[in-house]
Amino acid sequence: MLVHELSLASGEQELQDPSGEDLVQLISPEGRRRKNSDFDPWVEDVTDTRLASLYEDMVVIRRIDTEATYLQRQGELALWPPLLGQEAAQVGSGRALRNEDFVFPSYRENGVAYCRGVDLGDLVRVWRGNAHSGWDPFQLNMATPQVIIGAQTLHATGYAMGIQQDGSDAVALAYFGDGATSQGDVNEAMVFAASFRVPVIFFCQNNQWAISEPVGLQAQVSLSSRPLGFGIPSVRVDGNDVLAVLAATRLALHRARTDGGPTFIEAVTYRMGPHTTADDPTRYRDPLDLEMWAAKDPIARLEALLKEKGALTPELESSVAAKADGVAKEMREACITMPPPAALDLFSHVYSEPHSALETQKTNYARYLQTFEGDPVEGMNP
Ligand SMILES: Cc1ncc(C[n+]2csc(CCOP(=O)(O)OP(=O)(O)O)c2C)c(N)n1
Ligand SMILES: [Mg+2]
Repeated sequence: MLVHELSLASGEQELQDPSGEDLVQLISPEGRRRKNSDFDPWVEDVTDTRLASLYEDMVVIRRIDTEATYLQRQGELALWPPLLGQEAAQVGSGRALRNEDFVFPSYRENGVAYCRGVDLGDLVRVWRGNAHSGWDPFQLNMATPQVIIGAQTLHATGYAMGIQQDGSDAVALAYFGDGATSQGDVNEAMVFAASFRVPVIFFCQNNQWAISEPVGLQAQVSLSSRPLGFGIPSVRVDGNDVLAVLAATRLALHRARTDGGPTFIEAVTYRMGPHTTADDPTRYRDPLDLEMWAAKDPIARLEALLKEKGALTPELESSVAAKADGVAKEMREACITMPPPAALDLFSHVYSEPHSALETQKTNYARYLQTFEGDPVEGMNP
């Protein structure tokens, strides 16, 4: 038991053994509720109605993901990073947050973005190449997608240092992948977070792959044991179990809000689709692996639990299906009717304040565009 040197704030929860048996699981892959005296208290308020709403979120998010993948295949999006298989990790954590908490995502957290209330058109805007980024981070307390692997962990830690200075009880939560844990940025963020004991959560979705590189190649120990070297306790949770993820995130949020400092959550899951729509996983992935993980599908297991509880009524099924259809339709409409940006918008939102070098570039570019007079390039009017 490598990872028992640190104890969580309440003193009740043991840290997790990275060997495998330690995985926190409240719903088995067959959909049975498993008792866990450490983590059950964190979800004791979750009624069947609340479970049904988590189920709805997951179904809707899968539908958003599928529809966006179709949009990319139809040439309406340049790229899309699917989250298929990671719905429980994103809904369980996303729904644990308060509005005043701040999310720093990678590019794959479109499910979390839905939970934060991102407009459906804004969700695909950046992937359509329509703007530098999709939304105003301060309206939703969620930064826009970060493609530089791991960089957002530094932003989250810095933001959490600000929260600490303000004396507020908000929390910053950084999402990143298994591959990101090898990046300098993530390790530097953990050093700062531990040293200053800031209210930040490092939420690692271990989806087993960093593009075509399997997690076992770059991590010789469990990912949840890495933060211990920095003095940050960790929880290793079944990332395909929405209830377990909700419990672990609530625990970490509580620690952060009560001056317990940072927590690292490893949500063990699987990326069932390609890395992005530009990737072909059949070139490096064993189809048997996919089969094994399909049997642990996060939505199917919650469906099985709801069924066993008699809570999966025909009314629920049809209302969830109607909601998913409506959301997909709205997103598609917003995507394909999005007006092209004005060419000079390229210079907006690059710097927070205007400056002369940028103004000069903008003027020169406007002049260049004028040379197309009489032969306007669509969407390129200054
Ligand atoms: C600093 C940096 N290095 C390399 C890349 C190229 N790259 C894009 S995604 C990716 C893999 C990331 O894997 P992981 O952190 O597990 O996240 P996942 O894509 O699985 O969600 C890499 C190496 C990048 N975007 N940024
Ligand atoms: Mg990964």
